[in-house]
Amino acid sequence: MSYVVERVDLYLVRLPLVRPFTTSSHTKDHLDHIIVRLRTHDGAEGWGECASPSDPYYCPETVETCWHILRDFLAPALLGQPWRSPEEAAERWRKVRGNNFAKAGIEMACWDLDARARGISVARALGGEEARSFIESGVSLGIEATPDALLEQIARYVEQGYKRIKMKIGPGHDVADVAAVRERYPDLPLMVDANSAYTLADAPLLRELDRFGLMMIEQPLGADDIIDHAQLQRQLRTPICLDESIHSADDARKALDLGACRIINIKVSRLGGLAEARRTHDLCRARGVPVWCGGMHEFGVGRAANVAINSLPGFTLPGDVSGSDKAYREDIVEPPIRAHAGRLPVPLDRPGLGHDVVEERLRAALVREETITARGVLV
Ligand code: OSB
Ligand code: MG
Repeated sequence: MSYVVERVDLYLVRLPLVRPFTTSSHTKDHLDHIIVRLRTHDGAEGWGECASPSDPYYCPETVETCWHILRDFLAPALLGQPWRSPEEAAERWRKVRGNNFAKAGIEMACWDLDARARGISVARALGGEEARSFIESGVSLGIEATPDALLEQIARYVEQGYKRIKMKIGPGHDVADVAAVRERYPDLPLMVDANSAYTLADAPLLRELDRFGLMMIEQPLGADDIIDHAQLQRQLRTPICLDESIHSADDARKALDLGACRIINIKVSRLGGLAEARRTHDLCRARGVPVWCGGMHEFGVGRAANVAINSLPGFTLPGDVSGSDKAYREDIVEPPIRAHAGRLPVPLDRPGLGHDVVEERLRAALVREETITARGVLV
């Protein structure tokens, strides 16, 4: 099948978080994500989500840089040109460097459009017969003011049956906080995420974490580093998992070759889309390297894409793809994305992403919108 996109709608949508989320760098209480809608001349439609943070503290992109890149480069590159697969669509913006969050938003919409038109799910389009019917789910918990507040959050999600807990750490909220959690939960599958808060000089402190039997420590050092991580990994028993440092399957190959990590966090938006996420998965699977699916507190569209990629067989560890009620009171899709005893069902038999945008909810949460056509920008 061949598609010609004739209209790209960008919607800036704001949802409040059910609980403020603090990482080693900052706190947020709501998120603004860009929902991307593609339409072809013959009525085919596809939806994507650009899950960029509004501030440049996790990566250099922001909502506004994504809006700019989508409106001025990615949408114009796609509009009016026929494509037959999401990979071919992505060829149109190959010369755009970086800006992976922006690319992921529009690429995801191409996967949704193509899968809907073929009457299959994105999970099947990605994984064929190997796509699994459920994923194992964990939660990512922010830094809390006190260990008791963190323990209360952990209790809530352990009770719900989530399969592992990830806690954010940073200077002043590390060894003692982990010790408090381990004391209460000696056998809980537990990991920590530092979001680049440390340097090699902190190796002795990070080595103290070895005694807690953590599944892994995520991104302890620089967001742009794989050299120091290799040095650190040699000094730690706990496996290092890289998040911020990995922007492509090729980055993953180099990090693994250097010994900078033993586990990779596959995040669709950081990798610039589902195709690169799958390539990274395939590389790791071929090497026997475990991967799990990370997230950016996605709304329902991006979360459904996470569920789809997470259905691939190489995702052997529970990831951060939790039910959307963990982050939002009401999401913008139906059916809602919900966990049952720590598992999320994969909508293998529903076309496209399998969770459809409810337009009234999108409108109710809308901050602004813009339409781009082959003839230019309509406001
Ligand atoms: O480092 O994985 C991260 C959220 C925003 C920015 C970075 C990260 C995160 C999360 C949340 O950990 C994962 C989720 O629940 O989507
Ligand atoms: Mg992380």
